[in-house]
Amino acid sequence: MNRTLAIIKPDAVASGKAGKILAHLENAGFTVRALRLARLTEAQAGEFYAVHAERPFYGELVEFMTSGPCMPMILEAEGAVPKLREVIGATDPAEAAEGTVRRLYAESKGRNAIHASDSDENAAREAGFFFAEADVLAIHA
Ligand code: RTP
Ligand code: MG
Repeated sequence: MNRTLAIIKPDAVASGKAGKILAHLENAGFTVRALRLARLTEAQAGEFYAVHAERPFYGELVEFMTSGPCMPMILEAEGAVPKLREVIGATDPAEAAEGTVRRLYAESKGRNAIHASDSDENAAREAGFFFAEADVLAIHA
């Protein structure tokens, strides 16, 4: 089993879509291992998306991610990282495949409902950003 980090972004939490998105992720086969509500500071959002610091949309992205509560979570599934990227769809909802989370729930390329880690290495880094090891539910058979 593998883990990835998702964030239901402030646009989706504010418009009351968090529950529907969570149900979509569970229906797609993910198990929730950790979940919380967070309100990111400018410093936290800037650090989380530091890889984009030189991009023209960085200021707007940090402003958006700090605009209200978001919902970070650790999701588990076989091949969790590529599987979640497929389930959420392309960055721009207009280009996202039919039935993906972004196609269904995102407002725009910037305000696009959900984040998903893009590698196992980043999934581990991003999980550590929001959760302590003790907060992650581990079920041992
Ligand atoms: P994410 O990291 O949030 O999962 O999104 P992603 O991999 O699909 O896209 P990425 O290129 O990493 O961009 C991060 C987030 O920045 C915002 N963005 N806005 N206005 C724009 O042209 C633009 N491009 C990117 C989006 O919120 C995107 O998810
Ligand atoms: Mg990304």
